[in-house]
Amino acid sequence: MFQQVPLVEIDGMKLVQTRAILNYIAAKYNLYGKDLKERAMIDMYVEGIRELMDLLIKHPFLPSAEKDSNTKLIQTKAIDRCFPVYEQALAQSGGGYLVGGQLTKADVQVFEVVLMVEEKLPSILSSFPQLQAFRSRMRNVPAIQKFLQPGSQRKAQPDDNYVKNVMEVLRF
Ligand SMILES: N[C@@H](CCC(=O)N[C@@H](CS)C(=O)NCC(=O)O)C(=O)O
Repeated sequence: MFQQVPLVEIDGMKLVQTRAILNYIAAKYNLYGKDLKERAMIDMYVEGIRELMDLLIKHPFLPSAEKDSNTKLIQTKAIDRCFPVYEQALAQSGGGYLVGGQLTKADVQVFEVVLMVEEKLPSILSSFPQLQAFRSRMRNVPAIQKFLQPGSQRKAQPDDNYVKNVMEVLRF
């Protein structure tokens, strides 16, 4: 529609726009809350983690002189702003998931960002016990466990070749 990726072909549609894609899949597979209030909580948790995700996604494409300061920003944002929110939500949730006692797209997106931050900063969860337990629980969700296996559809960390390719294709 806008000559951009990502594009997902599903149910006879060509879906574009990341949030529209995620919302459709979440609603279709019952990962988007039981009512409007749960949906609002899910949206807040997802938008809250997005700022951190944006810093992580752009990292491989930054000039090397800017990488250290971006890593510091990721660390500060994770420790001071984002992770305490999810730590507290998990402590209060009882069921081990962020909203409504069942798996939602908020859990999936927070888990994804936790893995991405840990790839850069391995001890980032050291003062977040709830998030550590959450990370282990999420790893054991059967579909996620399968997705994390080597050889799955999960993309590897971008290497220099990948970065060069993307920059050429998207004419950065
Ligand atoms: N708002 C869109 C942004 C998508 C976007 O920026 N896609 C980039 C690649 S990451 C693209 O296709 N760029 C090519 C272009 O705009 O010509 C979304 O969230 O999906």
